[in-house]
Amino acid sequence: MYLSQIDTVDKIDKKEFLEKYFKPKKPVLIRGLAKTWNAYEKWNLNYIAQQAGDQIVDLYDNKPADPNKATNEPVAKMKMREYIDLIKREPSDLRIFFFIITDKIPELLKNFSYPDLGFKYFKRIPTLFFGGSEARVLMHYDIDLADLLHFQFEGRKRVLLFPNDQGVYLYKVPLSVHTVYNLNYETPDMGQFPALKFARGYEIFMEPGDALFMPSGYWHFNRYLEPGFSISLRSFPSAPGRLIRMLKEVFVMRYTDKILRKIFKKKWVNYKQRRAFEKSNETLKNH
Ligand SMILES: O=C(O)CCC(=O)C(=O)O
Ligand SMILES: [Fe+2]
Repeated sequence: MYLSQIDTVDKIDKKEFLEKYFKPKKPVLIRGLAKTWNAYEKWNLNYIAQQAGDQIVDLYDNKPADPNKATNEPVAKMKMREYIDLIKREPSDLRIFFFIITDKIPELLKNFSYPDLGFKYFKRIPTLFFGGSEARVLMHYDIDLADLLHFQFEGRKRVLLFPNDQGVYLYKVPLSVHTVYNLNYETPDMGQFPALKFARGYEIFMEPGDALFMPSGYWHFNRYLEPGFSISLRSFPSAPGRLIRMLKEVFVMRYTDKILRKIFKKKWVNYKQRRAFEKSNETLKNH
C-alpha cells in the first residue's frame, strides 16, 4: 500500500474548501473544527451517558458478519450507560453504529452547528458511532455515496482512506461495499494479498475535535485507538450521474445480492470471495 499524508489545515474558508476539496472530491483533515462549536465541551462520553444512559443499544464486534445470516445481527444489547462504562473500564472491540441523534438524543442537536463550508447538508441524519479501544470498522464505502464530514471526540482514531477506484487492489467483493472478510488491514498479509501493494490511499490519525472530509464513495477502515465516538454529517449527491449511481447501488446491487444469498446461501458468499481474489490478482499482470 502506498499511504500518503492527507492535506491538513487548521482553518479553511468555504471558497477554498469548495475549490480545493469538495469539487475535486479530495479528502482533507480540518484540525479542531468541532472546537469552534459553542458546546464543544459537552461532546464527551459522560454527557452521552447522562443524556441517553437508559437507552438500549445494539452492539457489534470485530468479527465479520456470518455468511449464513441474511441480516447483520448484533452480538449484544445493553444500556448505553453500561456500554460506556465498559469501554472506559477495559479494552473492548464493541461498537455502536449509525445512532441517529435526531430520534435518540434530540437535546444534542443544540450542541453543534453545521459548519458552513459552502455545501448543503442532509440534516435529518446526524449519526453517532462509538467504539472501544480495540474496535475496528471493516474496510467499506458508504452505500449512499454521501460526502461526509466525520468528527472525532474523546479517543484518537486511525483511518485508512482510499479513492473508490482503488477497490480492485483492495480485494473488493462483487455486489458489495466491502472487501474480502479475511483481510485485516492492520497487519495485512502481503503474500496472501499481493495486489494490495498497488493500492494508493491515505493514513490519518484523528484527534478529538478533528473533522475529516471523506468524499463520496471513498473506502475507509477505521481503527479506534482509545474508547471514543464520532459524528458523521452527510451531504447527498446533487449531480444526476451520481444520483443514478447511488440509486443503482442501493437498490439493484443490494437486492441482487440478497436474492442470490437467499437462493445459494454459503455457496454465493464463497463464490464472491473467490471472484474478489481472482479480480484483484488479475491486476498483477498489468504491473
Ligand atoms: O468510525 C466508525 O465507527 C465508522 C464511521 C463510518 O464508517 C462512517 O462514518 O461512514
Ligand atoms: Fe462508513
